[in-house]
Amino acid sequence: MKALAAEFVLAEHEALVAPHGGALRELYLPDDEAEALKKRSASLPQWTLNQRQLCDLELLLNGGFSPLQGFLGRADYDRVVSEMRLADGTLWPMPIVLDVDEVFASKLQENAQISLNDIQGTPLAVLTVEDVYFPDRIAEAQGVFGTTDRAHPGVAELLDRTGSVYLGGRVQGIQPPAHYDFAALRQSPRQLRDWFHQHGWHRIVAFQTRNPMHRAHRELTLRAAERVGAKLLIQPSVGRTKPGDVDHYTRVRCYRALLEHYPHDQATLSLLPLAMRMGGPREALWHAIIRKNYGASHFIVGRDHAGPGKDSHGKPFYDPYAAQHLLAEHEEELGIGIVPFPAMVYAANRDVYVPQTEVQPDDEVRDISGTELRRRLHEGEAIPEWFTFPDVVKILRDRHPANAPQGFALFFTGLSGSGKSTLAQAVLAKLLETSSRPVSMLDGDEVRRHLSKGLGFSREDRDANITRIGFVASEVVRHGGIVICAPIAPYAGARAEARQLVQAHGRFVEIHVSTPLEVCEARDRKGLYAAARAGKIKGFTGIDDPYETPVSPDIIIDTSDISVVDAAARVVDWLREEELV
Ligand code: PPS
Repeated sequence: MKALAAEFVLAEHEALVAPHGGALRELYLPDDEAEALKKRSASLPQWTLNQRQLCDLELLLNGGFSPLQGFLGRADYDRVVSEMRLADGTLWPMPIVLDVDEVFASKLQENAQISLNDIQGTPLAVLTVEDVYFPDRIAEAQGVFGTTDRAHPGVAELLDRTGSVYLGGRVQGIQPPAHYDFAALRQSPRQLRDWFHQHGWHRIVAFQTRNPMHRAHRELTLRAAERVGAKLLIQPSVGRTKPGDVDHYTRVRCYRALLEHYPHDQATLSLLPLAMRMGGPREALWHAIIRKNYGASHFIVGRDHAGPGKDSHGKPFYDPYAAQHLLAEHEEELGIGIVPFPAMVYAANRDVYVPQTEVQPDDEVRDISGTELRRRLHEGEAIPEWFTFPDVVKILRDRHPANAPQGFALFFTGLSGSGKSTLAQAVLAKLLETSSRPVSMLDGDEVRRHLSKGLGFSREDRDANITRIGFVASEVVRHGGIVICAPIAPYAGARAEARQLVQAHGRFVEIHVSTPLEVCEARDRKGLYAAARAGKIKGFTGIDDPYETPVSPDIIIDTSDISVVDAAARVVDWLREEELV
């Protein structure tokens, strides 16, 4: 199998064999048919793809997800979740589904076609809906990620930010999603295979990453390539990675700089528009299949591949070598050579990088973790040359200037009358008293007068309101600012969405103002509870509309047994402890 994989790259396109014996499946229609479908798509139900769906669609359309020909229907989905296989037995570890809300799904006729659009409304593809089903998302989390712990970013997304209905069916491509950044580095599988062919590259080992690369990565990739006598394809995921990662613009500038430090004609760089799920071993298997589709003959699997970090008890979700074991088990069937590699560490006494497993007893081992690197950048401390290259450090320092304040959002949530706004005002005053950093306020009532004018209190409107707050908050945080939000935000899903938006750029601090309903109702400053009890206001939170209590907020404050001044001091003290102010 391994020898064959190398030959595929040399063959003509039509003869190119993707994994599992199938051809590379590109789902784009010929130009004239695509043009006709584009015209027709305007009259179909319109679905705006979120970022994950957009990434998935791009890889479906360009063949990166061969042999898939669309979003999974129920039979494929069930078997993928339980056995990592499509209904026909083909190895495929990750459910690729189109999740939508119930309102949208309920409007679809049998065998409906829907237009899949980007955020600008550009139609990219048409889905013929062959299956509409309600997944058991708890079972999916357990099956795919081995856990239902929301500390796992893939689980949090699945349980809190994934539509409750899945649509399965074939997809016909109209045009690829537009990318204006690093366009010259974004090859499709076909383009990459062509490039390998033109350059006489027959054996290619692919390297996946979601982090900036340093000397250790260079050593690891060069050794891996040497071990299997292959050229190197550095193919970082740039679609969506783990929340809090270095943004891909910065990373790609780092990769380009690093590439200059490889021997001539040994390595190339190409970007993968993949929305990672951080699914550890299963994800590694998926990565290998994708790289095979892109024309690689080998794939490097390092320590803790696609690891999501630690669970809510502080334990790693997966054994760091579980991915290597799983891939080794399936190597033959995958049809791509697996190159397992331990972490590389620096032996200072010998001034060399060595695999962790080859460290000698008298070696003086040095390593700098991602957290330590961020600390050094933040505090303007030296970053040694043994660790990385000066041009890479410069890019990272330009992006993360020393001592630049970190943006954060204080997100107060609680019942009407719980004291959110009063507390938010008091915290605002305390912050302004002690620091010259600007602070923005997004209070519930205030937001509804401006940003969310016209929205009501249906679930849909409340969710839209919180998403708007999350969006504005994320922009403030992105620019290193402080923002205080104080809506009721009764639904966990919308809060999770706001968290996700903000966490892409900084900290999201959730403060549950947990004042009990009886106290809020007794206060009834605006007379709204009385009106709600009298049936004059419908769908009032706490009376005839739910408030979903936050599961693990950063701070809980019940204003029925603490003064506003003390409560504000608690929040500010917490921020100091976390070194946010
Ligand atoms: S939400 O659910 O987060 O979008 O609500 P929010 O934007 O914070 O708006 C809450 C304020 O609107 C008033 N109001 C209602 N609240 C809850 N339920 C219903 N049906 C309702 N209708 C009007 C109420 O004054 C809330 O203000 P606060 O400051 O929370 O008391």
